Amino acid sequence: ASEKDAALAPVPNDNPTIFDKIIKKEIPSTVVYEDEKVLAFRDINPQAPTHIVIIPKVKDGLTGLSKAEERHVEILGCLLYAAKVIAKQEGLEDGYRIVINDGPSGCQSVYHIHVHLLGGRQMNWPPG
Ligand code: DGP
Repeated sequence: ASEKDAALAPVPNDNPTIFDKIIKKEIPSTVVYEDEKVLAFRDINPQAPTHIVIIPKVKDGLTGLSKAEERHVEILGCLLYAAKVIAKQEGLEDGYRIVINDGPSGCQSVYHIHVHLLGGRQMNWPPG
């Protein structure tokens, strides 16, 4: 199925997702960065030579950006700062793109907030 099909299939909710299994190492992933609060791993369906998914280890109701509350401000900053650190680690000196998909219209398919880091090729604008 396409990313769009995958995004239109689920009803958004706060149930555990595949990312919980990745955090618990119950399913394998290629981890590229980890700290106390953040985990980052290579996307299973890469859309660029570098495509990394950056997630909070504790979801705390943050299924997507649209559910953000004041208490999430710190973790939101941690996710973006991790993106910058990982971009450098990946050698993306010429630039990169950060994406947060939200909800069905935003093509979100996994309801555990995540930041996409894409790089290693020329991006286009507008995105699809
Ligand atoms: P989004 O469409 O923004 O909800 O992005 C979810 C991303 O997660 C999508 O690009 C594919 C990736 N993904 C889904 N399941 C897995 C998995 O089991 N392993 C890895 N590495 N990535 C996954």
